[in-house]
Amino acid sequence: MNPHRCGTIGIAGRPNTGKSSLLNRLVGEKLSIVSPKPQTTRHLVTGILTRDDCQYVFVDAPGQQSRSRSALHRTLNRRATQAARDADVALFVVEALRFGPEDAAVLDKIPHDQKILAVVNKIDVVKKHRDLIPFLDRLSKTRAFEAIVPVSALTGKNLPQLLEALRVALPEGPAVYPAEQLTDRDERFFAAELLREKLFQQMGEELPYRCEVVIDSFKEEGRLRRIEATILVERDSQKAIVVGAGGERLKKMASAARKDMEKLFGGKVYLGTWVKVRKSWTDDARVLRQLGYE
Ligand SMILES: Nc1nc2c(ncn2[C@@H]2O[C@H](COP(=O)(O)OP(=O)(O)OP(=O)(O)O)[C@@H](O)[C@H]2O)c(=O)[nH]1
Ligand SMILES: [Mg+2]
Repeated sequence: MNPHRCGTIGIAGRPNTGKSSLLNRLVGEKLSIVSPKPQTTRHLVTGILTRDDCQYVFVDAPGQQSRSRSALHRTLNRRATQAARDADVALFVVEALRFGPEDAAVLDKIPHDQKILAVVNKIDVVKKHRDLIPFLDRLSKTRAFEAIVPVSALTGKNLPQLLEALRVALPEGPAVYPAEQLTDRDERFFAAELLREKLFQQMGEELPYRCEVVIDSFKEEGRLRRIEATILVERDSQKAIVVGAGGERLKKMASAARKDMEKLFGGKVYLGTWVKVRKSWTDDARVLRQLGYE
């Protein structure tokens, strides 16, 4: 019989490579928020997968980027490779056929003595699979990866192979979390994240980066969860856009977030939402500290 293994897997990569999608697909639950916009993820999110012979503790992280220079983005960049450096194994995620300077910059931040696997994601969009071979060959020359696994987080292709490659790279040892535990984050955290996801999915290009969600209260009344949330923005004009004409846009985002919460929590949710202006919060060290960005 295989020895039991257990360990942490820190995910890293440039923004938008599909790190959060991959974590969700591997764990089988939507724990980490996803959008087509870069740097959607802001917090380290743990997702736990327990199998008979292995417990995988995945940690998702923000994508590292070089464009924005706000205090918030500096913090996110610090977080970007933290999980990969601290974990038993780093999981470096790149997009199929796309390895550029931003990808190389992430790799540079992961020490050479760290055990590291590469995932080539989004192979479902590769038209000619033979194009992958020279790409994989070039990638293999950038670092001594334990393995390089081409996958699709969207279709689930090759994920069993990825789990097997990860299993053999993890240390032997007993499980550290109960088998039914999926994450180390609480419902309050997911409530804020799911609403923030709707801002990323439904608002224009720049605005989501000026928004943050704070949960003011989270109460369980019998089987109902009563949640009050505030969306922080930086200017009055942004508030008007988030709320929309007659409050329609905010209503639509809140309703989508509430449905996702009900699915994740397995029960009815009442969600009250407010929008408040907090001038330049993305560059205010004091506000960022209050919001949990050290
Ligand atoms: N076609 C395809 N799209 C994918 C796949 N995985 C993720 N995506 C899409 O890629 C976009 C980014 O996905 P995320 O999971 O948010 O990427 P991320 O790396 O976590 O991004 P940040 O948190 O911003 O760093 C979304 O639009 C996903 O739907 C895949 O395997 N195939
Ligand atoms: Mg993400």
